Amino acid sequence: MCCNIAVLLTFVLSLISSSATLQTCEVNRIKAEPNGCGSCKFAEDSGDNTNESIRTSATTVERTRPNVLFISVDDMNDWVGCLGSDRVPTPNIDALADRGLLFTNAHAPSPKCAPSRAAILTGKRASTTGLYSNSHWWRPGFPDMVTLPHYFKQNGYHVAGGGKVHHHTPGFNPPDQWHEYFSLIGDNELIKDYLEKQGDKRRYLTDMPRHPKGSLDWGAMEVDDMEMGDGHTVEWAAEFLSREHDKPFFLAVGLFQPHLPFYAPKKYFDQLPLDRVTLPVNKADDLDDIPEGGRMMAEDRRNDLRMIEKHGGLKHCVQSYLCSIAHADALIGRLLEAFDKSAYRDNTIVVFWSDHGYHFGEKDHFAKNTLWERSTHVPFIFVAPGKTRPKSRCDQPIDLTCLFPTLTNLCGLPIPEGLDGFDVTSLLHTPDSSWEHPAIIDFMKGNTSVRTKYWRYIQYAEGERGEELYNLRSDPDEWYNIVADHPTVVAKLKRALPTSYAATRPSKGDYRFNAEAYQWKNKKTGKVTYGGKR
Ligand SMILES: [Ca+2]
Ligand SMILES: [Ca+2]
Repeated sequence: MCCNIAVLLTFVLSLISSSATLQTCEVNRIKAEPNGCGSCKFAEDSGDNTNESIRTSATTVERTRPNVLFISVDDMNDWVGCLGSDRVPTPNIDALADRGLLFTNAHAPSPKCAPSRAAILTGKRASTTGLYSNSHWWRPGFPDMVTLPHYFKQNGYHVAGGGKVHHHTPGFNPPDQWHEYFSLIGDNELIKDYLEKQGDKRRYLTDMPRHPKGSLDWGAMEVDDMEMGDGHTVEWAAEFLSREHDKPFFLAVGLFQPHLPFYAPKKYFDQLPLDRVTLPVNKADDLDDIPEGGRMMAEDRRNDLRMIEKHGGLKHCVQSYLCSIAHADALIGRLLEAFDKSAYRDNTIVVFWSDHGYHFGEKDHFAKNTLWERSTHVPFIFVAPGKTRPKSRCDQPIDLTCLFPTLTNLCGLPIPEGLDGFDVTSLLHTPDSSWEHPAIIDFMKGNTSVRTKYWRYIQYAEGERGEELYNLRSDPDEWYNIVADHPTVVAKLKRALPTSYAATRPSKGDYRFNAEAYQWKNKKTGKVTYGGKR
């Protein structure tokens, strides 16, 4: 386990005042008791459940349990209005934030799709599982692992998903996670047809000399919001919400926007012309005080950044990303419209999150895969009827491994043993209550970022490739590495680091994946892992 309880409690006690107390719900999480927070409306509804009694058939699960609407976006950084950005209007995300609690200091557990989503959906950090990158499937190494949707499925909920919830490439989304699933529809075919219809022989919208992974492309299409892949996902989700359900549901709606390729309907480009787009600052000497480990991460996709800059496309690239955010925002509006018309509006917990942030030249870096604020800071909204208050804000540091324990607690299900994430139920109703845990962000083995309210400490290769410390209050862009100046702060923050790092899991190449049977065969041992049936 990456951060054992004893180490965390030591960290806690070293940072808090003597009068501060542990949150009731955290203590209950540690004990893995059902109905952890005695004041939780939903927990009270659930009665005195034991693990055995909760694991019941669909017909006996109380219909009073709340539903969960679990909305995610892909690669959306903090350029949303409710987090103070004026780059592009996001009225629907902002309105959702106004319905409940906006976490202003929320972070991805890892700055890349697969490891972030694996940590969120398993509730265990990469340093615990060894799932550090996109290159390993989570299931073959953990055939008995019960993910968040699977856990709700085992506990009497009707569990449905659509779009991108687990990582989207084949082998990441075993059928047994869901009762029903609406598969992600990519936009590559749409763009191909769009160009063909115009008699355009190009495969891409930009004239870049290379399009790595077939996805480094961007631009406007004259299509309606709902014609793109995410539109179909939202249409499916709206239909789901219009149905009558005889038991509580867990509905995951995973939008692919604003992930590369940055395609979006043309109307958003008309609303955000290029002359209104500004590039983020890439401070000239910013990398001079960054150690080897940080410089290595910053170099990732440097060639792509140079290519984009050379061909004059960075501003257009940023514009297209912002338009993709606007498109995602509009789709979230459509989804919430359907939700508001549904019978479930008043008894459904709504969460909204992004799997990590994004750089557009800051620290001379493009895309994700770093342990700095640009890659880790994400929008995260929690609306829990009877728990969160409208227009509330919480600036305590949290990471998204909190979703598993918090949602299970709020729904009156026992919080499973062995999760790394912390239950944030106490912050939902009292956002300014004391909170002693930092956000923890792992990327590749041995590299971890610890984010508190004002500080960020980073360790690379367990210290062998350097350290960084930033004071976010005086240096929000993280330009000045002051690790040598604050040994006491560094010593405290280091206590939150993983006590050990799990070995990196075998790569995809070590298995043969059969998509039809949904099984992985280990090439060396012959062991077969089944992804099950829906
Ligand atoms: Ca992502
Ligand atoms: Ca610097």
